[in-house]
Amino acid sequence: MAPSALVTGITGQDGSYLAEFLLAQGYTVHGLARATSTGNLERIQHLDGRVTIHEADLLDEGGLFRILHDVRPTEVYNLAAQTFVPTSWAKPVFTSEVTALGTTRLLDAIRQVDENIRFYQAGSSEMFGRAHSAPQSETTPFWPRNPYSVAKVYSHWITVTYRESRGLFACSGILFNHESPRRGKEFVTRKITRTAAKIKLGLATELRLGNLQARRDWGFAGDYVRSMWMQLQQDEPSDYVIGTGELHSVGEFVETAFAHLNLDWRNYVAVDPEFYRPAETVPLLADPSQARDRLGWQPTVEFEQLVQMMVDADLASLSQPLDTSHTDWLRKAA
Ligand code: NDP
Ligand code: GDR
Repeated sequence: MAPSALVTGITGQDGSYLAEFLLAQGYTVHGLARATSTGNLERIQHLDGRVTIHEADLLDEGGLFRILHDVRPTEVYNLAAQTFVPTSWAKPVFTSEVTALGTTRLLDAIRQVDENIRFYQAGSSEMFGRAHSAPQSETTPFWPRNPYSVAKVYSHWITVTYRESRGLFACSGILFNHESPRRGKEFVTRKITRTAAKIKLGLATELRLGNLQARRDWGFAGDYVRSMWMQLQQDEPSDYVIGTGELHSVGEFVETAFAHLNLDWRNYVAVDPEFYRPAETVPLLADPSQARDRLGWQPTVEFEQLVQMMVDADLASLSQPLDTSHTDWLRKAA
């Protein structure tokens, strides 16, 4: 029988890449999407008819149970979350409901429906927060410092708890920042590449950013979703840090993006306190050696390649009119 997967957050950046990856592996792919999910359907419109969309919300445990009961997937990937750190300050209770308790709703539904279902939880490097040391590995203590990362720490430990105390095959992959042309427009990398492309096309004149000194370990989303699948194919479940082990600053990202367009970034970039967040004193930097040694996983896209891929995609999409004609099937399916 062909393996089957249920992907929560299928309309998001990672969900769309994971759905593509699983289809290529021969999986039957089911996705969970909210009734209100209207903004992001374009990320999966090219999978027209190849994935089955079920309407549900991580806030609704009855809906999760029903879908799991009907679909009976062999694997569940929990990628859905309220994912933007500043929004987690604006909506801390909502963020906890979705990003923390949503994981418990899903795990408990799995436990009731079929304990053999394998489960992947999308953890975050934000859980390390004010880390004592760099790089961070699976044994580095967490010190979350915003409502989003506190919720992710909860989800990490509830995943470990259902594994250790309930015997589920459950993995928490601790993902460092990963980007792509499908990255949400509010995140810094996409904001940079999209605005730089707009400036190149004469559609914008300025890019307003926060902390240019902030540094991140940035990789390509396509590589990270592959690691999720690899984690669920092991003999034993475990937790894995996934990242490149390389740091770059926001300023470096800006410079690389503008240089690719033959623009001097200094003529266009302004620092705006509205977007400013203090940088970590100890940087968030991955030690992905366990993933490399046990899974054989490693990133395939270098920093400069990633920036250029995103700039090129934004330039191409801004140069052509928006086509929404393919979203009808999704709305009907949901
Ligand atoms: P996105 O923000 O692109 O996607 C989030 C997804 O969650 C969307 O499909 C969204 O649906 C869905 N969602 C939000 N709230 C709910 C809800 N209440 N019920 C059901 N679905 C909901 O995130 P990414 O793809 O970038 O990230 C995937 C996962 O990996 C997330 O859990 C994120 O926290 C984690 N992660 C990501 C990192 C990164 O760098 N990208 C790094 C570390 C962890 P809708 O279309 O309706 O909004
Ligand atoms: P992050 O991603 O908070 O790391 O969370 P984001 O791209 O928002 O910020 C990265 C760094 O860039 C700095 N920055 C700005 N950020 C934004 N959004 N806008 C700006 O104008 C700006 N200027 C500077 C930030 O201060 C920060 O240091 C992402 C999300 O995908 C989470 O869900 C995930 O868990 C973590 O990555 C790992």
